Amino acid sequence: MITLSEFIIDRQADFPYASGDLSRLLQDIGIAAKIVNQQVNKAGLGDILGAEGTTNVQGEAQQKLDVYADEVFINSFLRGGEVCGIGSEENDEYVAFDRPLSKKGKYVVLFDPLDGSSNIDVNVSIGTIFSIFRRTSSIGDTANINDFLQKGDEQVAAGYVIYGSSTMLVYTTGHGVNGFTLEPSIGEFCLSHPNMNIPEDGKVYSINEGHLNSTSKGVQAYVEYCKKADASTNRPYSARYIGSLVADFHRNLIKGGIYIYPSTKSAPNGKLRLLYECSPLAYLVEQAGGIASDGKQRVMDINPSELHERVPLYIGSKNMVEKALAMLEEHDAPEKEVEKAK
Ligand code: AHM
Ligand code: MG
Repeated sequence: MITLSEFIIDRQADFPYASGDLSRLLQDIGIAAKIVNQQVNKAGLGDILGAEGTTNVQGEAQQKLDVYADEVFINSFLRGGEVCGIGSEENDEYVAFDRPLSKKGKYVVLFDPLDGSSNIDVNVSIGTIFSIFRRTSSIGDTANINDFLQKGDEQVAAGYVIYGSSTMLVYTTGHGVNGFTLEPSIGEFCLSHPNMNIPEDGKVYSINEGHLNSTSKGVQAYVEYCKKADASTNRPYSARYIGSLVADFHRNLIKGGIYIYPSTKSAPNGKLRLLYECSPLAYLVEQAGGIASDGKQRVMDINPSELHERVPLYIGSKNMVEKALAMLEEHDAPEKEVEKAK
């Protein structure tokens, strides 16, 4: 059995000049995940469950566990000293750490402490998503906004923790994707899914079809395509939508599938955040052989202009995402031309 810590130390050899800071940071994430997991596991029991009565920058109700997870990860990054600042879905602004040790930290972390948190009360899988960048400011300075507004291609590591029927941590440092399952009796994440690859084709499409009428013709056409029987392409596909991005992504990563959060009339950029959700999952899916696009370009190519920026997301199995993008091109492009001509 290989534990997460052993694996991380082993893999440090992939980076010949590594000082060990990234390894320590990844281990800090593993420890924070175990602490959050303990609370998630007993979410139905204590008064930790329920709304905090506050809202985050997006105006969404925060759950107590969101706030708790946010604090656990921030404290772990603060203590570790490898990180000079963080951006979190639950904080309006980025946080630049002012401890002298932290100012010397080489990395920034962007994270969604508890994604899918509206599912906590009903015992559905939720997750933590993280994205790690090397800072662009000088070591020793206070972190600034440019450290955080980096495109996905600049990530040095990304991953997620899924608090599901078992708890797993899945991450990449650009050398493939590996998954670790928490073995509760010893309290260690153990390598259970080495070198994960997403099947090129799948049988599952994941989209909130309740919004379909307010999506583009291309999205509507693709969903129709998914439902149409055709034995040669394994259709109709099955619809699976948990409403917890990490859980939907994790299933599709293992079994093959496509997850779509498109632009809608009321949310032209979709719902998901580029820096906390789309970019890290794009890094993972590409490392596993899949594709992530906002419908027009590779998610990893998008230069963020603000911390809480949202983008549409088409992510998953290579052939499925390519087909969806081709249908967007076919059905939506003429409309754009008409718009331009007006
Ligand atoms: P959150 O970060 O506030 O939890 O929102 C993100 C979640 C994703 O996990 C999920 O895929 C999506 O929102 C579901 O949204 P919707 O209810 O609009 O389908
Ligand atoms: Mg989220």
